Amino acid sequence: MKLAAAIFFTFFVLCLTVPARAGIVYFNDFSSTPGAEWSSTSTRASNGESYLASTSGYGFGNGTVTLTLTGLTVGASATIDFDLYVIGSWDGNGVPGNNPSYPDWARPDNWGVTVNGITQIYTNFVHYTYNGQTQAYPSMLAPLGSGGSNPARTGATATDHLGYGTGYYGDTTYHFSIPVGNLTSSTLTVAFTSYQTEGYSNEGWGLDNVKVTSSVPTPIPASLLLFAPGLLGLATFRRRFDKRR
Ligand SMILES: [Ca+2]
Ligand SMILES: [Ca+2]
Repeated sequence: MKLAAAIFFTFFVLCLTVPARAGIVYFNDFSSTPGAEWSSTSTRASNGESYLASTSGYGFGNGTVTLTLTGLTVGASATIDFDLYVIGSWDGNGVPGNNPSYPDWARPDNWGVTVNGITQIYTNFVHYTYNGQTQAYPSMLAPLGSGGSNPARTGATATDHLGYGTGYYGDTTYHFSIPVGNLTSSTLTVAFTSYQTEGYSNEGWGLDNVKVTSSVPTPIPASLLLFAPGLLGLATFRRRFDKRR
């Protein structure tokens, strides 16, 4: 019985010490219409790529699109990945000087993400540089005018992927991976908001390849459970063998 006890103790400790495994709890490439987890389920296709966006103009305009996931494991850590498509005549930090009397088109076009109400991204992007406009990104958290002055498309993972043209218009893909720490709620609410100053007929945006991963604690991994009958059999055999001696 001592051997059996030792084997089960070892098995128990193994179960406790195997690290939590990361798993994909949500993924969407918008190759089909998404479900009610999205506040807007409008998709469109450009240049063979399907993505979440308004079907008008250059996609979504000023406003918020929300992803809500429920049933997540409280205490698990989560990470959100997605591609942002910036399309059309975005003005980044706006025309240098940020004079509030500037017309709409000359003022900053900011864009941000909150997760369960906490700001994770607040930045801007530029395509239209005719008046010296720059962009805050790759600064992730850029209070107005303090996010740095970077050239157009800095940090892009793809350029003109969607076929909207080039230069002052065109499109840029930015990939984000946001670790949001340990979940304090089983509901995850991700709000994507554009604060752009012109309509979607001038500048717009879309989302693609949205993925949420979570480290869900798994106290008894399936792979170890498979070994359990074998360990029990080994213990039984050893006990019989010992008795015969
Ligand atoms: Ca897609
Ligand atoms: Ca603008």
